[in-house]
Amino acid sequence: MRIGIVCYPTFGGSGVLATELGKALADKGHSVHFITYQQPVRLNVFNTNIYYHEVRVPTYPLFDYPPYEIALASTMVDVIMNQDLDLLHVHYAIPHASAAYMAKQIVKQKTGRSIPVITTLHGTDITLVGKDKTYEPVVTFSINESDAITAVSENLREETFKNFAIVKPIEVITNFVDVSRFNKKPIDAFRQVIAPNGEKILVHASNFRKVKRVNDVIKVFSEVRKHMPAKLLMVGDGPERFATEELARELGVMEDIRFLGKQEQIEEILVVSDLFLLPSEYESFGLAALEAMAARNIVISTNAGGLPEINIQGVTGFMANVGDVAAMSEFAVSILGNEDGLEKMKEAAYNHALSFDISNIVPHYEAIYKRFCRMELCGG
Ligand code: GMT
Repeated sequence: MRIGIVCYPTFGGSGVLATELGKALADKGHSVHFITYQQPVRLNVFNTNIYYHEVRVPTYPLFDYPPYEIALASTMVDVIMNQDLDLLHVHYAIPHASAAYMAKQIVKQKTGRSIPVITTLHGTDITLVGKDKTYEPVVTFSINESDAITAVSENLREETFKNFAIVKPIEVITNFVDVSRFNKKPIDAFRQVIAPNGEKILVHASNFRKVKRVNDVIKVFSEVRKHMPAKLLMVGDGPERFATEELARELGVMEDIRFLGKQEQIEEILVVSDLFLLPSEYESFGLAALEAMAARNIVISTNAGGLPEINIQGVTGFMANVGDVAAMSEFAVSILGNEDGLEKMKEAAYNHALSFDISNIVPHYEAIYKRFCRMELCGG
């Protein structure tokens, strides 16, 4: 099939998921057309089935806010018509679902054809930004106008029905991970540089927004450091980074922390690490934690949102209430000091990640696509 994928190209989980999905679909022989304002960060392969269409947003002195949604919808129209797309799959509702609606109407008027739109809901498009009064009517409308709606966890599905008047079914297709990419031998020299004396390595990766509660990562690490030598890797960047570095200095743990900034080869970092920290206020799913599990990290997270759907208490890691730094620290200290228990839990985390392997999940998206396959192409 010829599939258009619309997503945010940055380091956020929805863009990562959409790009990995597109790559997997291309490997399976589909033609995949990415439509974004920048090359997606994980689109780092050459595949003759993958195309990238950049959305250009011309500026004009009158525009304090250049109209991205219009530029996106116009690019969608161009790609749908000139590449003869079979369907559009948009990731993150704002503004992708409403731009897709607009593009669909234009294509319909021009050609009489109704292009199917699949909307995948990812997280704050529903739980934070989307439900804000300034966006809600358009978000509700455009989700309802989608031909199929998916959510990345049961929790997000429930949140969507709770916050919006959605009149169509929402299918849960969980996020996935390409386990083979994360199941690799650590580079010993790398671990040696980070933890020269065999210290345990804790890691956090996010876009450092408030919802991630990055300060709690530092607080937990500071408690761990009171009990044992350890190192912390902070991967990513965002609005909270400065304050977080400040806190690390205040707590006197900066020497044991490396702020690595945005990193493309996250698997190289995760495979040398032992424990992934995700103390978020909310996660619809927590894709970063799943990737860490595939690299044999145990996870200490909050029990917010969809996190209990991937982190199994006492098996793959541990969960605590949002802000309960004491509980998270206690568990980290206890498991890091128990070599056998840690190894068993790492193996359990890896085994659990296997159930979310890309090979199990991508067919669910393909099944949805097939429902909309054109008669002349699928003969059905
Ligand atoms: O809303 C966000 O935080 C951004 C969003 C994204 O685009 O990266 O993240 C969400 O989608 C990810 C992929 O489905 C999920 O793994 C994250 O849990 C989710 N973030 C939140 O719900 C805060």
